[in-house]
Amino acid sequence: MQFDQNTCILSTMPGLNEYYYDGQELVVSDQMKQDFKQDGFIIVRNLLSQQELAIVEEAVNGPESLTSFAYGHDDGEGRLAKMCLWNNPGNDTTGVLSRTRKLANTSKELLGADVYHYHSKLMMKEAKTGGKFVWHQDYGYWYNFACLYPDMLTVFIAMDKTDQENGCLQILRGSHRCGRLDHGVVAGQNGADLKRVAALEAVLDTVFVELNAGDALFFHSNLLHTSSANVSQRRRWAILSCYNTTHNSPHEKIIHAHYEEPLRLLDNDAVLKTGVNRDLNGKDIVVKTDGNYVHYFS
Ligand SMILES: O=C(O)CCC(=O)C(=O)O
Repeated sequence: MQFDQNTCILSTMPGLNEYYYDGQELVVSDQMKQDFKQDGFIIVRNLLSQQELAIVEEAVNGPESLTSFAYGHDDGEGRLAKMCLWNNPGNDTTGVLSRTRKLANTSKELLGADVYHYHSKLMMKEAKTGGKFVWHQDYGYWYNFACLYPDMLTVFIAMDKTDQENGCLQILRGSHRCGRLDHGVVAGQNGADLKRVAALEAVLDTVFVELNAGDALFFHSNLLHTSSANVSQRRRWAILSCYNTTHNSPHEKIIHAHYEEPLRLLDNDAVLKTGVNRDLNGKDIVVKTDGNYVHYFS
């Protein structure tokens, strides 16, 4: 174990770019920035405490809560990953979470520029039925959503223990440095060119991102990632918050949020202080039905 004196964060396994959040200010060290630049990801263990997770869980469930806006993402093999997606943070617990410094300021530091909330989603891979995602880059999609630069990232926060059995993320270390790959239809999904992915798999490490509930993966929008179906008896839920740099607001209105005003950052204990809030006003929840996007609570 290595103690990083600048950050009060323990770096336990350098190969996993793994840091430990101590519950105070999350100071992004030069080493964390270097890991992100070199490998396209860092893992921050314990980003959310069990108490915070319990609040988030209660907030997203229940009548007329976020989960009532879930829709299915068909994996082409008879399984579904269910998800709910919203463009704006809003005032509910998930919005508070995405405005905490530990998510938003860390994203800003890793990208090296001011950020705004591009969208978030709750990804619900249920036990036995949760679908897979083919290899892709998020910027493979976001390029088509009119973002000019890949200066964007995602914070994947595990709400459950996620491992190889229940379909954890797999990433190709350093693949973000290849730039954007061509994407097209792969097994019924929008995926990266499989020939190019195979060539990259031959030369780059595949990392299975196994996380405990509350751990988070920060990853670059060009990092190749995939996940298998959930064949276990355990659900695999995660919140994915995506941040875009303010200089990279989409040049056309397509689906996700544009930059309008600086993100109002909140203290790292804001979820604990706010508690359960299910106010969906202003969130711009997006539901995909029959290939069309429908917006609620704009
Ligand atoms: O949650 C997962 O397993 C993958 C999600 C993902 O890759 C995405 O939403 O882009």
